[in-house]
Amino acid sequence: MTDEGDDHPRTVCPLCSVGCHLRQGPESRAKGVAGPANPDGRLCRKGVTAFEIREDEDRLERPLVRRGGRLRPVPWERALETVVDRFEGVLDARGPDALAFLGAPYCTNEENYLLQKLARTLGTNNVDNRSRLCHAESARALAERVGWPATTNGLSDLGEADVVVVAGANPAQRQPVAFNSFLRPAVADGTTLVHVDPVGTETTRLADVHVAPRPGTDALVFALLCARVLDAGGADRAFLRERARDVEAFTGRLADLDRERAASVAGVDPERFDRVVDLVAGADRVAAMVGTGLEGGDRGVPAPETLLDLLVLTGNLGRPGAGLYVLRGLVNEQGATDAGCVPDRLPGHQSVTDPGARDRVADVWDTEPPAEPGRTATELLGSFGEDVHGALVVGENPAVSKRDDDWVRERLAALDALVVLEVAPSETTRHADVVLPAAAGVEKSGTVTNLERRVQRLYATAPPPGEARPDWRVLADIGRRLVDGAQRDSDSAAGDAARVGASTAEDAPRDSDPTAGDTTGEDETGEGTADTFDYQDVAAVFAELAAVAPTHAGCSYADLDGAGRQWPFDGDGVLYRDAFATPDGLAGFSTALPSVEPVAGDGLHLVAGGRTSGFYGDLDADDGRLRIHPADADQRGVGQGDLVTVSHGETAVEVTADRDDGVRRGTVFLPAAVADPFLRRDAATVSVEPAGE
Ligand SMILES: Nc1nc2c(c(=O)[nH]1)N[C@H]1C(S)=C(S)[C@@H](COP(=O)(O)OP(=O)(O)OC[C@H]3O[C@@H](n4cnc5c(=O)[nH]c(N)nc54)[C@H](O)[C@@H]3O)O[C@H]1N2
Ligand SMILES: Nc1nc2c(c(=O)[nH]1)N[C@H]1C(S)=C(S)[C@@H](COP(=O)(O)OP(=O)(O)OC[C@H]3O[C@@H](n4cnc5c(=O)[nH]c(N)nc54)[C@H](O)[C@@H]3O)O[C@H]1N2
Ligand code: SF4
Ligand SMILES: [Mo]
Repeated sequence: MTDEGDDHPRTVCPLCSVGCHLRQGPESRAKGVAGPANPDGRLCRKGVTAFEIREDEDRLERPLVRRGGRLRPVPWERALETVVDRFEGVLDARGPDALAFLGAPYCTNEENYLLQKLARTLGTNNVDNRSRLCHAESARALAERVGWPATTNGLSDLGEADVVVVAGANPAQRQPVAFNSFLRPAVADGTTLVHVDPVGTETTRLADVHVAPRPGTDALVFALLCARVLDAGGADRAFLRERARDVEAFTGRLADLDRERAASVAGVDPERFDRVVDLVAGADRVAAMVGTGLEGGDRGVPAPETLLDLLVLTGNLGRPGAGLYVLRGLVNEQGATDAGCVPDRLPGHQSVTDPGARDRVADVWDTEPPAEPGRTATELLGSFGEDVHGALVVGENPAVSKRDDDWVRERLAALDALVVLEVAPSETTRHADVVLPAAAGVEKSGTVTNLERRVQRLYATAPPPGEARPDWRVLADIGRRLVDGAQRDSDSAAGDAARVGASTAEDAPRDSDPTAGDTTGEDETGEGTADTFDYQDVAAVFAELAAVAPTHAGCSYADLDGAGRQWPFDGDGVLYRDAFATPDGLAGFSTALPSVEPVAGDGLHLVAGGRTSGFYGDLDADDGRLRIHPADADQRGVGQGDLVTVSHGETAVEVTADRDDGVRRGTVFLPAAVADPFLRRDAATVSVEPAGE
């Protein structure tokens, strides 16, 4: 059975990081199939549209190359030759660090693995994926303090928690099936839900306690909670003795925290806060879930740091019903990073600066990755046309970003070579020199990793349209030409000629390629065989990932059939049962107290949320209304449903206002898409007045 052809009835929803199982039902509607993340077989409103991509008239079906200023269809062979010519031009003139590789949270682990392997075997660590930025601080805090930048537990553990704290996230809308399958039943069964968010949302409706701090003050909220829980005798002394380091220094700092001032700066309701202190101090098991709302903050210490402090202080790590859940967004946001699509980490989160890790990788690749960390996606974008001249963009859309649109367009236009692998035309493909048509999630095989580290298999449910191909095949094709080809040229030319011919034959399915047998690139003689991108199928790519990434050791592609498995594969889904994955096996604390300076700025604090992806048309698209507390509205003469002007300096938008006492006083909420003009200018506050005044 070929990789693209396996006609499996079931696959994994490609639309978000929950990873529900589904299959195609009548009239292109997806039908849920019971899986580990959706045990009742339910799907959300978005998930039922998973197959609609198949009917998108805009799908890219043929490779396109820009000639005479226009993108024109060409055969695959020509397109791939153009990619090689262009990238070789950049490599020869300016070296590998003049190339950038941006991927691919919508793509599989294997595709992300191949993308970073391509970058690194060409000699650069300039590889990144933007999705890791959604939860950068949470992931960093986890990696530095306990070991892995990933959710510590499994979704099914939530039922064992006495208290779940959801902060800066709205899983009821953003990860709806995880919310409804695990959190809702847990709460029905007695788990207490605390929601920390300046704005009440659908998630708040299920909550027992809603703490609505001033936006950006969460670091202080959780530091205060640590201090108060410690005062209340809620620290887990045995855990602290055996599993944490620098405990005294931490508790000493907490003793210095001015509790009253912290509470007043964070603006938390004293009674509700007391209740949370009692709940956490009295609970045996506390779990926390974090989203993008915790990423900002200006207290000098990132909020996820002090939330993690709370879990360490109370011994809530390393057992079921506890831990920190990172509520990831895109389908393979976790996996893109696990697979090494980041500038400073090799597959399995090994540092590029660790010589041992580079050696292990070199054993498999026949090439040692560079030792200097590369640049982040944001830095790379800023260097386009300066010292970065070529980019390969896979399944993301940097033209839509937190930066000013015109600025990004200019940066893209400044490249000598922009190659984009895409399923549909986008703002980014419009600037491309070469566009390569890709298979969408439901059309390909491979693995993706959900928000609880569960690696699951995608099954191709239908062939891609026209000449589109799965990204992994395209990336392997580029690697064979650009990396193996160069190595072959520098090795002996003669014996390899036949192989080059076979492996570049246009459209030859990899599985019928008679030369594509031995695939891992390992060579008994230890010399380069120049076939490091020659894979028989996607399973062979997974096998290589598992050989290179310690997180994925000991698992075969076949093992992942059915429910998949959470990495590390020798565990039971709960990380750090006996020790933390730190050099001394202990968990650390944050190293400073967050600032208790009053929140700066006049006007109403702006909170944005609910960004909807342009991809797979989002049914949750907001109608763009402003939410404002009735008291703030009264002060400004704003009635329910009135048209208002929201402004900051020169920037202004007109929207309809909803009076809503779920929003804390002094704060207003705008959907992210409407708030963008303010966010781009880093405007933390806005003025609101009736329109036309
Ligand atoms: N202004 C602003 N912008 C933001 C954010 C923000 O806060 N402010 N937040 C952001 C967040 S949370 C995220 S996660 C990012 C997401 O940013 P991106 O990852 O850039 O997401 P999209 O804009 O949805 O673009 C994804 C592209 O991948 C393509 N694609 C989908 N599946 C496949 C596939 O299998 N193969 C290939 N080759 N292509 C595929 C789609 O057609 C689409 O064009 O956006 C960020 N954008
Ligand atoms: N339907 C649908 N679902 C999606 C996506 C989609 O496009 N459509 N995208 C996915 C992606 S890529 C991502 S990254 C996730 C994002 O998922 P979430 O992180 O849950 O995103 P938001 O809905 O924006 O929720 C952020 C919450 O943080 C709150 N918040 C803002 N500022 C602060 C603050 O200072 N402190 C606190 N405590 N809270 C604050 C906001 O009020 C909001 O309720 O969603 C994923 N799910
Ligand atoms: S929750 Fe996420 S994975 Fe599940 S059906 Fe909805 S979009 Fe798909
Ligand atoms: Mo995201």
